[in-house]
Amino acid sequence: MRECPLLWPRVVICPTFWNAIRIPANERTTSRESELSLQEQRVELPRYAMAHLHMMSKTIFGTLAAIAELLLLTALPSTAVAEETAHNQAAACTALKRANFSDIADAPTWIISTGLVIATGADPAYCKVFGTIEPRIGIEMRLPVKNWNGKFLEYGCGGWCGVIFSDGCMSSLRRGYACIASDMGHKGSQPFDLRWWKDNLQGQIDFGFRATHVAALAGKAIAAQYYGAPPIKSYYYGCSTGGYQGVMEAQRFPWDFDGIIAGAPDIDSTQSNFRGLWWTRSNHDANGNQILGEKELTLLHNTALALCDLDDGVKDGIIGNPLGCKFKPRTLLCKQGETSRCLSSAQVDAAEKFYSGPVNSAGELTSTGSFLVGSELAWEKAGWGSIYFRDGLAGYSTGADFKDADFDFDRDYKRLGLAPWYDNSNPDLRRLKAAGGKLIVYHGTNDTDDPPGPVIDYYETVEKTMGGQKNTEAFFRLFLIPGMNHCGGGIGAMNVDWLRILEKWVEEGTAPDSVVGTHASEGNEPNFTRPLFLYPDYAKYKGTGNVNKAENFRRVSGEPSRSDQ
Ligand SMILES: [Ca+2]
Repeated sequence: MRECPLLWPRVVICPTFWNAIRIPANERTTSRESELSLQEQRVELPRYAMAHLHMMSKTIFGTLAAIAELLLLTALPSTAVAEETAHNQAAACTALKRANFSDIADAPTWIISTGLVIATGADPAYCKVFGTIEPRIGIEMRLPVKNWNGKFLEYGCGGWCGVIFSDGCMSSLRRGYACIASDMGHKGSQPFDLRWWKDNLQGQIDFGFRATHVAALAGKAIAAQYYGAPPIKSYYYGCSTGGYQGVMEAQRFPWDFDGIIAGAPDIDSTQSNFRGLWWTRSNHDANGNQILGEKELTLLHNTALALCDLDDGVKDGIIGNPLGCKFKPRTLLCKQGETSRCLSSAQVDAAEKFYSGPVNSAGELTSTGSFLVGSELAWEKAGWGSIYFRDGLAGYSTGADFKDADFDFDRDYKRLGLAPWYDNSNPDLRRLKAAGGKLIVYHGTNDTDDPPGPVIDYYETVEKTMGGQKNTEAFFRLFLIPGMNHCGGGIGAMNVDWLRILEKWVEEGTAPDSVVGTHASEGNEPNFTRPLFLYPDYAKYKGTGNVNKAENFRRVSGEPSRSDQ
């Protein structure tokens, strides 16, 4: 497991969504350039410039190699057309630095450097572009030198961004996409560097919604300049904060993309931090002592599994339909004289708070959605603290010594509307539907970094706003992945080729009713595949055949478990 980052200043914190920056295995690249890119993301700011210079020296080397390749190709008449095209595109890469992008409406852009990167393994040669969108949004774009598929993709960020997740572009680049990623308007030593927030309204707005939009504008313009034609289709792909960006785009700028994949999105970033503080507080008593430890969480989890593991027909630790699981932690309350394999009243209260999400002392819900049954083992590290409020994310001021215990759950939640630029909870998606845009959201049921509850609540609110399930599924589809953690990992069938699924929906009109996920096991355990169905439905074993094969599962309606029934 990755170590939690050390955050500035003087604060060691373990953001539970650190895994957000993990790139799924099927999107990793082994190219030297991509490794360099990761290095660039993780270095301290002064070293960023050094890494950049290093990149430029590599780029020069790459350019020479590309020229040598072109000279070699010149001797082959059968490839004359292709080599001429490649030559032109190599020259076009260099020419991008001299091109004028300052007049892109709403997104004046300056190119800082360009250079060819040679092909490595499965990664194609590409033109790499660094630039800035006014006033301070850093972008990196990667444009395949050959075999551009005519399409554009923007890849999202993770954590609080501040670095460019351009490595996430590589899986789409291998398919011929031109791809852009941004730092969302500020620089950080790593994605959980919080120094940028305080007194930085422009930075907050860029992070909130602007950077994703203007990066799309700039990326399309750069692609058009490089290839001599605008992209024929545009897509967005991101998870965690990247998912947040995708949902925000669907609401604010539904004309930017033909299709959006939003994995494990935050719904309203201010609210996410409010909920995070609730979970932290829920599991600590007045003296700061933890209430639910590993032993109690294991008891909760095992009791939930005993009740609901078999809802999918397989005893595998995966609850297929957590929303339908009627587990109540109060059933574990210690009886008179009972001291083991039971929970104290305080422990039961804490567990109920995890499942419910924030409430005030009158018992009224003050936010939307929370953890699902089955995720208990990760609760010990769930939640995050007051630092996000102290440093200004919430949009209101606190004292410099503001602590977790200072947040008043009967009062302070009423102040959370002061930073509306973080709010992507608008369920009115009529403009997205009218524009012909398609939105896929996926979420792991065992996610405790960005729990799925708020996303489920958002989807259901969209259904109510847009005229019901059928009208919503025409352009917006939600898939829950049983047993998956945050953006990947866990025990579920989490690996899905979402981009291909979205392409088929947008370009071929084939809407995904079900998709097949693959679990890549570690050790001697077998890999398995399992179908994933549109929310609220789920997969159940037919009772015969190999349980590791998706074909032996059928679709079961999750309708009775919907929160509005
Ligand atoms: Ca199961």
